[in-house]
Amino acid sequence: MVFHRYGAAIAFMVSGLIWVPAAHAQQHQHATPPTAAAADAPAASQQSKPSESDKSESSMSSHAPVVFTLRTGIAEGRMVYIGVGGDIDRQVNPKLVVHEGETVQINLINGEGAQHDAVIDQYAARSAIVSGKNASSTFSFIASKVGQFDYYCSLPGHRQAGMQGVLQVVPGNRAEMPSTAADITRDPADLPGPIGARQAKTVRIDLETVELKGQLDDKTTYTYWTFNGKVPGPFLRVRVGDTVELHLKNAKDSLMIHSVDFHGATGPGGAAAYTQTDPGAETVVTFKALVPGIFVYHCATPSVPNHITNGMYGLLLVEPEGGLPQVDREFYVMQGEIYTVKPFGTSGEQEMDYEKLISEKPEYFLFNGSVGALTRTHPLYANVGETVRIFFGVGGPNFTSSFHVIGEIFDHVYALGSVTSPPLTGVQTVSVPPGGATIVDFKLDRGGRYVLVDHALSRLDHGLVGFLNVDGPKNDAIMHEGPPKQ
Ligand SMILES: [Cu+2]
Repeated sequence: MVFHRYGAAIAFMVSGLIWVPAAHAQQHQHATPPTAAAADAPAASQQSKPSESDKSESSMSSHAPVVFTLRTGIAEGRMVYIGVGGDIDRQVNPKLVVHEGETVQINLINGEGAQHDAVIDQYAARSAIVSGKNASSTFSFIASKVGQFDYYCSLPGHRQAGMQGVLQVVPGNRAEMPSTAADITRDPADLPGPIGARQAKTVRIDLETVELKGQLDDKTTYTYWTFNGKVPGPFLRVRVGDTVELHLKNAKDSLMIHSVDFHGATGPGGAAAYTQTDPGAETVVTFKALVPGIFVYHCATPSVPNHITNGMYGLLLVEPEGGLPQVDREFYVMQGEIYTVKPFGTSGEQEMDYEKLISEKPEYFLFNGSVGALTRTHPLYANVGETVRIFFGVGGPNFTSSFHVIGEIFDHVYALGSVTSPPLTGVQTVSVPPGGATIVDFKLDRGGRYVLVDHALSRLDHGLVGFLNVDGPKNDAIMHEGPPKQ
């Protein structure tokens, strides 16, 4: 079964913000229209755990959508649907298993060029007719009835010719899968506070490279290579003129040599020349922070993209003299890609696909290391009236991010991570290349949920999304549903 839980959740949510699929609109049982539910999902309080806040969220997120993709085709001389991706990949007329109350999204792709559709009578749910090869249609509904229901093609003769499968709706909630591996996600609120006004000095930094099995999605694990066990590595903070004494320790049980290249350092390999470190060994390098800015650091041991994709990247902030302008909250977010042999959404332990890596065909796009890192595990929280700052970097190794926060406008953008140039003002989307970073500041004027994305939005369905939940009044003067109020 495909279980694109988080990518789908937000794809659905974003689609709710922009347009409402017809089938969904018919099926939606809630008093508020999906558009309002999505935009005004109540923000959870600062203290509540994500699991509690999930319950208080609107139906849009509590019904975490389940996505299935079916391609029409011919198998053993019959017309059939063939599963695409996840656990139904390549299965003929796959059984689609969902839980009662879940939102189900079915994507239909025309695989051979004859006319087809997909229909589930009991839910009055149907796709459009897809005619040309590769034409597609998407529909969604809420699985409110328990039981087994046929999905089939309603074009004359097609059901009899083989285009029929089963949707099984099982009672009760989907059990939370116990975590079978470490949580490698970096909490975006996990960063040291400002340095501000102090004299330059020598700062010792200890990094440890650790290879460990981590949770990539709720039923999926992956062997990460990390700095200090999390992705991204720790947020490092010094001031211009500081001397950095860097100790790099490679854990005893590592299989690989690791190293570190600081984009904020000047010298051979950004220190990588002096830090190639064997398992169980430690290297030391000293460098001077000559230029203020926000800088990526990453492992630089061949094959470098392999080490980066596995999670070996982080940010170093070199504060200018006196520090950056103060804000109420700071966050730390980095984007990366993972290249697995099996498609996005497959459960179980996943292996890295070197062919996909060198041909730049990722399965996963991620904020802070895993699917759901910034939606379920560590959503960002803030209050109306506060100013927030996001230090945003791209580890990559390959894809530029078009970083955007849905529903907000950046008041300040330190373009390309430069803090020695004046920041840009009033920016919607900022382009951040691999091995690059930026700083964005904005004031929160209205409560609700804001959504962190790469505006190359197809990546939503590959795991790339985060939430910023803002507590406080939904100021109607800024936006409200309906015509102007008197
Ligand atoms: Cu490495």
